[in-house]
Amino acid sequence: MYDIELDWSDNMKILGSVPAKDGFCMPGEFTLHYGCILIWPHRRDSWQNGAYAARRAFVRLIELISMSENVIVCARFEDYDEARRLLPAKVRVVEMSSDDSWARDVAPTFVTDGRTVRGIDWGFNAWGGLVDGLYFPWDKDNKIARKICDLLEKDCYDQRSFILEGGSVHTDGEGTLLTTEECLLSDGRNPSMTKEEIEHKLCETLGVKKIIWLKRGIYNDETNGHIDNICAFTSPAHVVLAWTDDKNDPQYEISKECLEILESSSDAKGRPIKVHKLPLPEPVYITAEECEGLDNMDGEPTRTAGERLAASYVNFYISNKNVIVPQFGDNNDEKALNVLRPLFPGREVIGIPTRDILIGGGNIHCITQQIPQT
Ligand code: KQY
Repeated sequence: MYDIELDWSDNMKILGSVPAKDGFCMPGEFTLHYGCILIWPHRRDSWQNGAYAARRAFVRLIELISMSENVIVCARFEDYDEARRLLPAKVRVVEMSSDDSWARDVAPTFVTDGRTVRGIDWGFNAWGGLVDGLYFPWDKDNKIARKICDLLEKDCYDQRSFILEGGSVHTDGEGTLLTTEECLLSDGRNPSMTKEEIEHKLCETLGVKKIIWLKRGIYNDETNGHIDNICAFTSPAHVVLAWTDDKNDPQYEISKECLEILESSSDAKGRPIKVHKLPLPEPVYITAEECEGLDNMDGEPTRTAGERLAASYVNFYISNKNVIVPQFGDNNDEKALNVLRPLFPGREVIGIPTRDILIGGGNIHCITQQIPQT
């Protein structure tokens, strides 16, 4: 089929160079944002009951982010009126096609040289393509990054030959990147590249000098263990790590292995990494009733009752004013907020219920993508 690609526009240039060579790097999420991008949920095999419950959670999140950032919400034609009606007037709603609603993974990753912001358009194949991807097709999602660059009038680096999702990398903005081997070395992403070649690609695109490789992400995380669900920078040289003391939980060995790696690592500037353990909630399982609210995909259920969901408080969003943290109705909800509060002086740490987002397979960080101020 003849496919017209958006490869030119008066609003942006498609760049064949690489960000690091141009003096650009990905800033830490804790630095000042111009705004945030989200995609209105609609996919009925991802979000239960026609996505209505998830939409309530999105609205609450967007209300909080829009207190201190410009928020842009992409909505399909069919959903535009509803999104416009339910969202605060100051939120910009734009009509855009999408396959699902994970802005972290399909919107551009933004880089800056301190004066100008540019986007990176990675290849997207729904977390593993035909090997172990989560839906097919994904062509609408794969076009979102450059449409957003066009909309925001940001020049765009063409990196579509490299498969990467924004949720699989975290940076400190000072040369250090965190990721997992489980995800970046998975068979469904860039199987022809060696670990060294992938490191080189991350350095030249995200402007980092040091990569800290954790082995695995959260137990049963269907993204092949995205970093943003298990470990995140809260400031340079400080990370939070999802943690359990329960030795019978398969998550225990995974988190312990991450801890050992982090505690024996230093960052790009030679500082030791200080690890703050962020407790996990008790394991969260999807119920039969919740499963009934999900449509089948290609005739098959997407989830089965009793399946463990990849619940983690690490999947928060750092907005200019607040840190917005998933809550699961668990005893550890408040404890998690209290671990985070001293790590974010100057920001209010706020929890919001996100079980309806978790059922889709991710959480707050996965549905947001920040745009740096400069
Ligand atoms: O966590 C994410 N970044 C995306 C999750 C995708 C789940 C699709 N069901």
